[in-house]
Amino acid sequence: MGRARKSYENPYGRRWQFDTVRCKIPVPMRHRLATVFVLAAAATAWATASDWSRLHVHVPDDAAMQRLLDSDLNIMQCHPGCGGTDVIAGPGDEFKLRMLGFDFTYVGPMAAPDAWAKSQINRTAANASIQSDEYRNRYFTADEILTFFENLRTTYPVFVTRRQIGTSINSEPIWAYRFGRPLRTGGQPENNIVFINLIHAREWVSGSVGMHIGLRAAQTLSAPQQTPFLPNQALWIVPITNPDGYRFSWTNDRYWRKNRRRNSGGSFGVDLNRNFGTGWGGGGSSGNQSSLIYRGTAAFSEPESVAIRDFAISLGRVGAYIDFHSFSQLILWPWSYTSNRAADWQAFDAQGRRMQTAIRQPWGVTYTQGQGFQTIYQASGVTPDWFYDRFRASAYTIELRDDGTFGFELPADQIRPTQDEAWAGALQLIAETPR
Ligand code: 0X9
Ligand code: ZN
Repeated sequence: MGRARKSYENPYGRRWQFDTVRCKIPVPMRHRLATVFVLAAAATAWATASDWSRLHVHVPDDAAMQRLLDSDLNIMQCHPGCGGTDVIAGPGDEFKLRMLGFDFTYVGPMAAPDAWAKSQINRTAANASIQSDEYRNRYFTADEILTFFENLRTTYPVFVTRRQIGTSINSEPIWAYRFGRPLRTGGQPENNIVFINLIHAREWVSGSVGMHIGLRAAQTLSAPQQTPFLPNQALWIVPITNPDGYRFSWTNDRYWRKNRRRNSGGSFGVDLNRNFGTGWGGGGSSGNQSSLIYRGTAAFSEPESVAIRDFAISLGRVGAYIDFHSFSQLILWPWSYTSNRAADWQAFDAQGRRMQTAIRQPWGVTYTQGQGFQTIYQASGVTPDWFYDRFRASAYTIELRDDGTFGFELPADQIRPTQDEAWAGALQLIAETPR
């Protein structure tokens, strides 16, 4: 996976050889397996919160990256060119990395995945006010986010409406909120702009950004001289695309990414951002159910992806689309599943640069922009590829802050600047979307 697509003769150097493709355990290590396994099991038994760490794993080439992605290790990011990625490692994971033949270095300690839940157990939705800045200064639970959006709807009933677009695996409603002038009967069909948030559970600042864009959209609509929206334009925000996963990231595992599908093999979760139909099943996705990028049994096998697909189709026209993720500060456009250039790649490149300039305005931070495949890595079955494929929408993934220093656990004092950047990018895109 990555930009360098040259062949690599032997990623393991001369030290280790594989005798079959089927068995990925280096031969000289196998005789030590039993001993190491006993030691690792003992270590796991004695696991405490301090057993969690961030490791930097050396990834020499595409094949090695795919092998890492096919494992059940918890990968933070993958950047081609720098030759490695960070991994959230719990008890036993260093052992797994060694078994897979990876070299790694220790970056620093990480909190145990359930530590956050224990400290937040008493949170309620009571304070999700749209009058206060609280949503800019701390992360909101699922109930708080939904209360915030309901407060928007009741405060701005003319401009904010909602629709249930589906139901998650664990039977939670998935909502889409519409921000726009009331629909005129018999008028020209709307050109819709769709933003989705929290498709990946652990990327919490994506939820903060959804709330901010929703509030700003409602405020500007009620002060028409300020609004970026043209008549016949509507913005749809899905505040929590993956509600089961997001709740789970609060209650059980801060590093949870996927939905909460119980897979046939007993593991949990499908990566919803590998489950869309365009390029489904290709490189940068995995058939291993335990993998972080498990694609599911078929394209649109998951109710959460079906909800987004069918909702978008029901709109008829979608001119622009953003899927908000974190982290890495990137503006990515199609294609991600193939290195081929999209027919509109020059328009994407020009618009991506304008969004980059807009995003830089509030805080001076430059988000890198480019085609997904080349700019970070190949990923098949991602949402913007499908929105572009289906609607020819100006479709983007925006990876929010930070640069990887804190990653998913972005400190709360960076929520506000991240929201400002996202709103600036959104305004640029809205202004360029035809009616
Ligand atoms: O891998 C993903 O799904 C996204 N990154 S994240 O770290 N938030 O998981 C990026 C998908 C966008 N496209 C490409 N990777 N090409
Ligand atoms: Zn993501």
